[in-house]
Amino acid sequence: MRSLLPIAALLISPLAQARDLAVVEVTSSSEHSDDSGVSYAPKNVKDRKQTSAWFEGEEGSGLGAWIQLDLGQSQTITGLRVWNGYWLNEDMWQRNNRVKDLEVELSDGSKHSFTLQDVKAIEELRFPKAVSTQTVKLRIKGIHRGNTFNDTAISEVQIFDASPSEVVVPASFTASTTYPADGDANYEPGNVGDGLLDSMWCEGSKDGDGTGEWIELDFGSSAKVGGLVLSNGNALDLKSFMAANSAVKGTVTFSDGSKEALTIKPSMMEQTIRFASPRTASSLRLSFDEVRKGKEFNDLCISELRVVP
Ligand SMILES: [Ca+2]
Ligand SMILES: [Ca+2]
Repeated sequence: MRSLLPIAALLISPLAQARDLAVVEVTSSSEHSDDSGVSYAPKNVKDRKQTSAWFEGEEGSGLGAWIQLDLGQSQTITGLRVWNGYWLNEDMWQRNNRVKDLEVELSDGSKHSFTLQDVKAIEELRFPKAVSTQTVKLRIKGIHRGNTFNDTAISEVQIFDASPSEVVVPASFTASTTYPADGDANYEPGNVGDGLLDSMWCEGSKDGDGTGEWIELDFGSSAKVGGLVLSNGNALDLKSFMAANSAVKGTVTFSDGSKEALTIKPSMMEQTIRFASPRTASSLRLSFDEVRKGKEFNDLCISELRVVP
């Protein structure tokens, strides 16, 4: 499934209960020059895509290089999520450097040091207590060396506050079947909850087109559920979207056994689908009754699926 791209298992943690804050500007000490039209600009860490990255443009491995995210106003933040290295695919992640020692500097000049693991998984960094800041500067202080290139990359960053989420955050995700991981990515159901448009769940039935498959979100406790915010298919770009199957009709089954039929737009644009009857539930299962066929892969994918009150 070559045009589907990388992912990590979603970490479920207290940070997931917080809000991913908007960033108004991203700047950096340097950036790697474009390569055959591929940009390595700092804004790539805030485009909701793991397949685009900021690369430092220094001589050597980039020690001392930094990237700064500006929240536009002072906010109380509790932690970060970092997609460390170049997540284009497994091979490029291995070839390029990853950050090992990261220094996070805040508006007041305070500094926090973190050691990042050398694994292709979402890295969660938490401050000892909530801190107020307008800017978050990430400085490379040490690296895990790539096997080919001596350039260091960060693919995506999320900054979290401590406020209750505006969305219902599932404690777990399960699915009827899952497409096996390949050299590009994994296709686990948790990918629908990571906020990124190019990480997705894909069903893994041998011959089916996704009809009859389902994905289930378990909230761990009762929650008010009023609708879904859904990014259908592979939402990386139009070409990827057209390549794989996307959903057209579905049925939601709530934890109390009640059901609602849904019409889903076969569009890569994020869509909000309100339930006819909002209710309280501890889980919901979305089963797919009809799909639109892709041009290249006969597999149904869903990139994002959030529940809203
Ligand atoms: Ca990115
Ligand atoms: Ca996703």
